[in-house]
Amino acid sequence: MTATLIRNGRVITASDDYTADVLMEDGVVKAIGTQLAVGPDVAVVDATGLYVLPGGVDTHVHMENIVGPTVTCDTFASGTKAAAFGGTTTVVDFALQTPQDSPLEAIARAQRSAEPQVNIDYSLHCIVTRVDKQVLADVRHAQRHEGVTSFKMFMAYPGVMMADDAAIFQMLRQVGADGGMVALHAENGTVIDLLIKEALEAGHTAPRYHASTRPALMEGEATHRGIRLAELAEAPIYFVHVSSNQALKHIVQARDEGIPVFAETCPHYLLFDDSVYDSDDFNIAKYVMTPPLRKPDDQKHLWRALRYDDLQVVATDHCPFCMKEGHRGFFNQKPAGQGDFSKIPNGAPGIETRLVSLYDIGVTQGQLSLNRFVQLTATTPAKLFGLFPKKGTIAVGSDADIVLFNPAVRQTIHAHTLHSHCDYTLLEGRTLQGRVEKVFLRGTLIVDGEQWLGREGMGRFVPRGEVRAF
Ligand code: DUC
Ligand code: ZN
Ligand code: ZN
Repeated sequence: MTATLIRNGRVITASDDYTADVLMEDGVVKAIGTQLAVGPDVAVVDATGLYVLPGGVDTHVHMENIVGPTVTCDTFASGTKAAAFGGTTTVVDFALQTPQDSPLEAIARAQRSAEPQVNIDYSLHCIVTRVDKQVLADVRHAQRHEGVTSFKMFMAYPGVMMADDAAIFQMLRQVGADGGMVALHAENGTVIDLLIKEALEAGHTAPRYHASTRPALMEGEATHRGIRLAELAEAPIYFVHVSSNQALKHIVQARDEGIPVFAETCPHYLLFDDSVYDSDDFNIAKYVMTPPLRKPDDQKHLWRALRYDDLQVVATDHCPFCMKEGHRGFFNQKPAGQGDFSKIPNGAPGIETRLVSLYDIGVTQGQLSLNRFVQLTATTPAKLFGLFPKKGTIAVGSDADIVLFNPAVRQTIHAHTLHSHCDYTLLEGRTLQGRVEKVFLRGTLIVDGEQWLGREGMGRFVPRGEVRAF
């Protein structure tokens, strides 16, 4: 038996806020109470003055993801270590179905890479790029027997990842009926590709044109289309990386109509706006993510939606590419797009700063309650993607994935002190309120201040169940 008692912390879940002791034993929460008596063999950690939070659940990350000629620069090892230092104990990454293979092969391949490396628990969404009878059978098998119950599809990137409306509809119908979730990247891919071609023909090659060729209106159009497909399929749907009010207004309306529509936004859409693109400098490539950053007015609507549950999740879309070619041996990174913005790999890092940045701009600045903060970063993602109540809360019987968070200290963020392989952070030099002090994964202390106590391969694949949307 291994047991640890967290003494006298302020336990925050999506619904509760109280001071208590939490006893972790054999990987799960064994008891919660006041002044719990324990024997001498139980380690005791004093959490006075600290928040005791459920380990973060980040349901949108990309480790070792192959994107065209390149790959995201975090391995499963580095990315999950960075996640842990940021207070996240479960991630859901992606298994990409290539033109040659089936969803089942894609899942097995991603698991083979992840298993020896992961420092925290993980699962996979399968990206489905092609739909036929066999693919649908494999998807059903994945849901019933492999614990993979969510599937990402793209309305963007024609000829690469884009699926047509009929394919998305077929997936929604089957996956929804089987209790799973389709997660949709909603942008009108063919119109965007035309705009990109026209921009390049006009000599507009700088990174700033990434933003102007992916208008919010085309995110809104695709979101509306996705909702109507889900409505027809009578299935739930989840929109990844919602960035604009153009998208949000369709989500709000659909939810008001009683359609089971769910959505996430990401910290970068809350922290930055499109004024960063007012330059021809290549340095702007660090803000080349998809969708691009939007207007301050969009941010206002994102915050409103987070408060009133029209957005249910804050995930990172951690999709890191280096600004320096060759950094840590990674090539074809951001500089690949020098002279042609469409070749800049799309994505930005953020896995380690999700909790602290949302705490700083959300909780301390009065936009979110502490309960809502936990709900958005742990509980609801766990529910929507079939991980709850094993993950996403602090309750007797749940995995003892626990973060001790110090709300009283400030920290200044620098890329060189983070644990991602990425050579930059969007938050460079920014001082934020709050710090992750200790992280327990299934009862084992893996982060203690700046000290790393985890081990590659100690993370486990978590087979997921049905969506719990209500
Ligand atoms: N979509 C994502 O979810 N991540 C990175 C790039 C993209 O288009
Ligand atoms: Zn996407
Ligand atoms: Zn992504």
